[in-house]
Parts: sequence; structure tokens; C-alpha cells
Amino acid sequence: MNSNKMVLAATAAAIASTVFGCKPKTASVVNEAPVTGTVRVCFIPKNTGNPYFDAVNNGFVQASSALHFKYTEQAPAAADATDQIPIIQQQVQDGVNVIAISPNSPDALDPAIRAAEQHGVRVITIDADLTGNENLRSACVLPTDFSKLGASQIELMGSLIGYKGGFAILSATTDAPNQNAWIAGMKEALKLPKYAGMHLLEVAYGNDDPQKSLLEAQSLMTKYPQLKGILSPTTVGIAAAAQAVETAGAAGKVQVTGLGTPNQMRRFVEDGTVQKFALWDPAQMGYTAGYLAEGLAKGTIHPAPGVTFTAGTEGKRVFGANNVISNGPLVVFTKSNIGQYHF
Ligand code: RAM
Repeated sequence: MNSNKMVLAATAAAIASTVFGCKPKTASVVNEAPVTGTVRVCFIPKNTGNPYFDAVNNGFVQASSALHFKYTEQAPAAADATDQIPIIQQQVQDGVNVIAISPNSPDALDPAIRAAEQHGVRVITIDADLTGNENLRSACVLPTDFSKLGASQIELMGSLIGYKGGFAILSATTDAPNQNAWIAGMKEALKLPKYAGMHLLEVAYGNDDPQKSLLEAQSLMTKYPQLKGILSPTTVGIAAAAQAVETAGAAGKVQVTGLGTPNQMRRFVEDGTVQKFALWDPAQMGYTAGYLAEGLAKGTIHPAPGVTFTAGTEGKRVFGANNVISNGPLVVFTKSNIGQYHF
């Protein structure tokens, strides 16, 4: 960047921070020159073995075949931020241009992300954000409007238990930025008079590990014999909770809802263990992030609140505050519509 451009960039950042109230990006990005050859993108999900991230990966693959960028997915075995660090470092060494990461922590990855950006790698977050450290990444693709999700999950649970009784949350990891944002929204919603008859007994953590999630769901049912429901805002947790309820023969007594993939939840909906749950299309999110990654690397997309770009067949996307794109829409799946969804 020459000195004139640096002055312009600093002025633009100052205006953005005044007008939009957002923090300017402070990571010292050494190389922002557009990539001239084939762009190389790596997606780092929370962990392997989760069909949800397989669907996100499919979206990236579609974008990469449309745009011809070189794409790889690299994931740790467990949903742990410390296990994502060596993957980031390896990708930097391999000369990748863009890292798209679903962070397992809002802050544990900071030094690795900073180092990546200092090596000229663009970093975007997807599915979850670096809450409180948003200035470390260029932009973020979230699956839906996070400010509304917690309340809509409480409404789902409430409608299933007649807005009365004790329920538990079965989450992913204690540090997960997306689940923690949603749980904060759930706790806010519970303060509304409509939900005065409902009480949250416990938040349990299954670490997005099917086995641990199953054990946690079973122990919630043992610990709280009057348990009316398990609300699991993770696709791994909700499938495990449904399994636990089905095995215990507790369908109808303990309601299960939250966020799940239709493919994993289909049999529980069909046999009546689960009545309704929600999600977005994970592939759409990966596809959008693929277009964003390519545009960032090529210098054709410059994220700022209000800026738009076209994500192929998905159409127009707009950056909001903190350069977040909320993908959406959120769909509620029931016996009557689940047959239309295949992810
Ligand atoms: C799990 C993961 C992911 C989350 C979905 C809803 O697959 O925790 O991060 O977005 O659930």
C-alpha cells in the first residue's frame, strides 16, 4: 500500500467507525494485494464426523467448481480450539490465500489468526464468530440472525411443553461462540411474561461428540424425573437427545427440540419422538462463504456495512454491522414438511 492509499484507508476506517460504530480492523495485514492466479481456500470446521459440516463443505465445493478456486477442508477430530491452531498454522505454511473457520472459541485462536493475516492470508469466520474479537477477521457468514435465534428456540420449546415446567439445554462445547450467543438470547427471552411458567434447570455440554451428548441427555433425564424437555441448539446434541428419549421410551413425556439436520432427525420425526425443530441450509452458507472468499482474495469484494455482492445462484448478500452476513432463512421442520429436505 503506498502512503496515499494508507491515508485514504485510515480515513475510511475512521469514517466507518464513526458512522457505523464498528471497530476498524486492527490486525496488521501485510499483504492485501489481490491474488492474480488461482485462489486457494481452506475451510476449517469445528470437527470431523459432523454431517452438518459435511453439508457446509458441499456448499464450498459447489462454489469452488463454479469459480474454479482450489479448495480443501481440514478439521480437528474433536471440537476444540487448541486443535484448530495447528491446522491454521499448517495452511499458512502451505500458502493458502483464504481461511474460512468455524471457531471453537471466541479468543483462543487469536494469536494464530493474527499470524495468518500477517502472512497475507485472509481470514473469514463462518457458522460462528470471534465474538468480541470481530476485528481480527475480514468478514463473517452466519447462518441466520443470531439476535433472534435464542428467542425462537424458546418459543419452540414453550409451544411443545405448554409453556410450563422445567427443561434443560444440551449444548455443544462450553466455549462455542455460536451456541453461547444463542443461549444468552434464550435466557433473555425467558424473562418475558409469556415464559414465566418455564424454568431452565441446567445447561449441559455434549462437546458436539455424539457419545458424550447421549450420556449427557441420559443423565439429565435421570437427574430431573419431572423434566419436560431438552432444548439442544446443536445438530449433534439434538440427535443424541432424541436417541436418549426414544431408548428410554420417554417420547411425549420429554420433548426434544432445537437445531438439527433433517437427515439426522427424520426417523425421530417419523416415529413421533420429535415433533418439530429448526435449522437453515448449511450448504447455502458454505456456498456464500466460497463466493466471499474468492472475492476477497481477488480484491473484488471489500466488506463494509451496507456493501453487497452476488453469491452466484443464491443472489445478493449484504454485510451488516461488524461485516456479518446473516444467511438464513430459518426453517421449522415437522412431519408435514421434512420430506422436502435432504441434508
Ligand atoms: C452443530 C455445530 C454447529 C452449529 C450447528 C447448529 O453442528 O455446533 O456449529 O451451527 O450444530
